[in-house]
Amino acid sequence: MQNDLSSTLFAPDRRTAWHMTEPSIWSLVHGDPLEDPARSVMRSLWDQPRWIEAYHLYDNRGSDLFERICELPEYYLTRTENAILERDAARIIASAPVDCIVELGAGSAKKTTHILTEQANQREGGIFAPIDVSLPGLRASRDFVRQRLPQIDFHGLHARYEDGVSSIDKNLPTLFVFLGSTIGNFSPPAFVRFFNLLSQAMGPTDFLLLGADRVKDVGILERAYADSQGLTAEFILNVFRTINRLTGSNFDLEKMRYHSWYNPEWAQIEMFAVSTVTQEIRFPSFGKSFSWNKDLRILVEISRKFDPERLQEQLSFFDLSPVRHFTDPKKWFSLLLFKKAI
Ligand code: AVJ
Repeated sequence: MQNDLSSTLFAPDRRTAWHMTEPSIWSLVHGDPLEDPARSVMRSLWDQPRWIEAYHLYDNRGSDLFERICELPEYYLTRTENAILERDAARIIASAPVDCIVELGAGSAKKTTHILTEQANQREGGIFAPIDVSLPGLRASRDFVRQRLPQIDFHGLHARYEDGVSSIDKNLPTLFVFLGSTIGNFSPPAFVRFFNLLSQAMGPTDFLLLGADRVKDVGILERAYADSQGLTAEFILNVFRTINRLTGSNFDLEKMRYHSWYNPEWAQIEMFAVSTVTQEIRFPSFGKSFSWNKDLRILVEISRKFDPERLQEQLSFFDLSPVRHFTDPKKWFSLLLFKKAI
């Protein structure tokens, strides 16, 4: 049965922490994989400035909106990364001799198709284990792989990255794939914590493929996050529907507006909700409230932009050594391949 394969995917001491909740999809035996989302919201909303963890953006509606953002002419990231993957997947796989591909935050794993197809061609299969907090995304990915790449053994991990990554067997040669410049959502301290954990979870035969959006002309960057159709605004403000659902709060999307700008010192797009009136925000299930004053901002998301050489140097301090660098003709986006340096 599947158990034989999963015992090679999971580290021996982590195997019993997981159980299969539906065909080919695993969850942690203990604890909600989202670790009480309502409390996560409250913790960051009581911070200064008030902010929100990025994963709350991806409820069903948010995931749909993000898929539509990826189709926008202004939003070059997905298209550019996809073109690099399409062109270079064979070289990426040839440079990373592995038996397993673990994708972080895969969603429906559409972009990974090129990588998986090459893995199937060059190595006749192996394991594909996407880690995602979205169950619909994992199911879509599973059904796609079963249909189109039956040589590949699919194991979806319904979990946060941290929990998934640290359960993979270090002796199994693995390519960790983290695409879409999702790394750009991490604050500097979260970035350091994440790479510490990832590097420690990696064994000496492991690789990392990292997609990173690059610093470029400010106008191009700002337009990608302030599209003319207002889809990005909808996506960002939609998080307050999720928060209302999670906490019983009374955020009113009619009493806020979206604002974004590129902060050059921090090399990041900052996406805010701005209150258009002074209003009382109540959280009945916590017995708490705060006054959200007119023109005050809540930081909903950041999207950091990178200099690829600088990023390679930074990751060398996490024992990740650069193997190859793939980019597009305009040098707007980079795919960086690293190897764990013991
Ligand atoms: C999925 C984090 C890569 O930062 O570009 C797109 C999310 N937010 N438009 C990004 C996003 C607004 C996106 N990432």
